[in-house]
Amino acid sequence: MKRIFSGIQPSGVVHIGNYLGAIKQFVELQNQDAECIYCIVDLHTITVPQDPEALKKNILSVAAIYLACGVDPEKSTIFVQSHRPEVAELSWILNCHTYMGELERMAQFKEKAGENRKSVSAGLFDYPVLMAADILLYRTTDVPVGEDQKQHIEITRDIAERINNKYGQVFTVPNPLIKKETARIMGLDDPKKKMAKSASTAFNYIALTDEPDVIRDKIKRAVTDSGSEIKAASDKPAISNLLTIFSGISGKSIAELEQEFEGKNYSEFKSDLAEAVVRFLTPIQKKYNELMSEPEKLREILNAGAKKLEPIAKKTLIEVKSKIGLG
Ligand code: ATP
Ligand code: LTN
Repeated sequence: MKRIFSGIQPSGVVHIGNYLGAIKQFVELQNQDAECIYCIVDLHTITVPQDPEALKKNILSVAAIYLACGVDPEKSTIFVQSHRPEVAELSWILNCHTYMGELERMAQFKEKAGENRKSVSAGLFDYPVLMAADILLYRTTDVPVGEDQKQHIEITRDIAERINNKYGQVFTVPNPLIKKETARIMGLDDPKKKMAKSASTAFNYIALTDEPDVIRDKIKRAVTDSGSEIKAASDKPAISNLLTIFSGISGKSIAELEQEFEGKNYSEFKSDLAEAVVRFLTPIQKKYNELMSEPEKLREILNAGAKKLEPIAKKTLIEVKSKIGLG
């Protein structure tokens, strides 16, 4: 049986790129023959400075987003990364089997550290090893993520294979699950860069919690391409991105949408897209607000999730430690 594991950082708003690249797959997978574990990766989030009160709230907020989007705690296990401390111990063991040179090649680190390599945390550099520990601790077979995380799954595979080769079969080697069409949703303000929580302006993204009028305004202001046709093409990155979003939330194919908007202008297309996004997000936001008004219920679900995972986490750690000669 497949074991699915993925995570989202409680680092601020969750946006429609996170939904289309990751959460939508989370929901689809739980309805297939697979055991699904979805994590709120708070230990990853503290690799950059956080306000403690905001972090606490954001952890519950991601839990509410998971549930509001359709992750069902009866079918999937939802938990907070730091509630299962075995991951930190495994992370140390993996660190000792990971090369500095491998981590230096990571695109996310290079992008996030930029010119400040000397003053970012060691945790930011080590981020992919903690992610590998998440995946390997729970004996994951498949990892649904957006395109930006592909390199981190490749390094996870390399570390797992290295340890398996050296000490004998210890780890399951995981596969990435990346949905081609929605693997990389681009920023509304710049279709050359990915939509990101950490973007410098909120006009980059549509948050799942944005009010209807904010959504309408953001889509109205979204960058477009030259020409006037509503068509997906390599020389039309902005319209292609808006079509991908439209298709992802409506279930209509890009070809159907191109046909539907034939002869219409950008402004008509954008206003229909905005209404479709509002229609899609309204029930999610209603559910989200209800869930956020009952934080105790969310905490119960998260605590039960962490408890359920204790045996798997402990078992993997005992096996790994024994294989490598610890204890
Ligand atoms: P940050 O801006 O801090 O890098 P983020 O927006 O990438 O944050 P994460 O919590 O790191 O958010 O990502 C959660 C999941 O969403 C991951 O699987 C990631 O690959 C996916 N994802 C993030 N951005 C996009 C995007 N623009 N398009 C598709 N998937 C995305
Ligand atoms: N690094 C991922 C979040 C993450 C993750 C994981 C994803 C942490 N641990 C394990 C899949 C599997 C990100 O989206 N930035």
